[in-house]
Amino acid sequence: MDKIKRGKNALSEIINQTNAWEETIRLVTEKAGSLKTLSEGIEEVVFTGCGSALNVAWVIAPTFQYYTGIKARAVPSADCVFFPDTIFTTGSPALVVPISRSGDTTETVMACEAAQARGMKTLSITCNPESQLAGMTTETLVLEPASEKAVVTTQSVTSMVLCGQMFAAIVSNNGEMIEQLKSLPAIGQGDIQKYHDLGRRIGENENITKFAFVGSGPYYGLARECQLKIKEMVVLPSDSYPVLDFRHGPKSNVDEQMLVTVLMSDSARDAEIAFLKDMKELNGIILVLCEKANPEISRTADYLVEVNSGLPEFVRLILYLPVIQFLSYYKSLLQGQDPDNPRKLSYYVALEGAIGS
Ligand code: F1P
Repeated sequence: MDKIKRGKNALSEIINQTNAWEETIRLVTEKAGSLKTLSEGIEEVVFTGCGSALNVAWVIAPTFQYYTGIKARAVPSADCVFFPDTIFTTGSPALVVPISRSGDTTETVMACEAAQARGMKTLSITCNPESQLAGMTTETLVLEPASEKAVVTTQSVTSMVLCGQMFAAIVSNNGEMIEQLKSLPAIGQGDIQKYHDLGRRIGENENITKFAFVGSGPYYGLARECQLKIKEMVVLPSDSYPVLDFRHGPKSNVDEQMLVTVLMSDSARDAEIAFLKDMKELNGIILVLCEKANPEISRTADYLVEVNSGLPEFVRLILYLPVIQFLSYYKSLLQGQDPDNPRKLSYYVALEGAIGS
């Protein structure tokens, strides 16, 4: 199969994802009333999922708590099944939010059952209206326009993050945040060609053979998603860490073949700039994703993306992902992979019996 045919679905889903963002905002807005009712009296929210959906949970949970003041955390679906007492507390009214593109991932369906068995309300975020999750939760946010033909998740991830951000804005009655979120599709659309060109340039750099992605706060979840895209599509070594944690061991792997990508926040910006310089001294190839660079960042970065959104750090999040999706796509082709159907992967994981194949 020639290069262009391989991954044509993934490429089109990456390029056109801002349409899915637009639809996501519309769909969540339609449900604003029932989302408010659902969260009344809730003291804790547990976001859960597997794979990319777990990464989405890692992004949404800190964002939700930051805006609503309601305790929120992200946990792997399997932990809800096997370690429920470490997740669900008795006595505090909680909402459990299972996230799943397919809506049929076994562990996530079982996590939802475990929450319901304890009398908790549930809200599913999925792209599949026919799925088990969509049919079983107290309320559901179905983002059908964000569903995908490709096995690898791209537009579904950014759309499910946006959905979680909208949920936070609605629960906290934050009209300003809603307006800011509504500006994302146009900003993303305006810059998609820029992300495409740079992602392709980095993806086709044959000197890069391993990857590390680091982020602080909500950016850690995004870093996890970036490393997963490389692992799935490119099948080369790829890791993710909280920014400062990378100095505690993982930095020993940095060399002139490693792309170290820093997803910059505002809150930890100075510490992250110092980190960049350290990685440069270790001979890493540095990619910086930030709102706006300063001379120090521009000098240190080998590749630089400024999203120039004018938006707060918890709002602009998804603008960081397209360039890494493009990078993964082009590197995948170079490695002889098919980004639409990476080896050994399936659209979702269905386990037989109680749990296990
Ligand atoms: C989807 C998922 C993907 C992952 C892999 C296996 O689950 O975990 O994130 O890339 O292909 O399936 P879900 O979002 O449908 O639950």
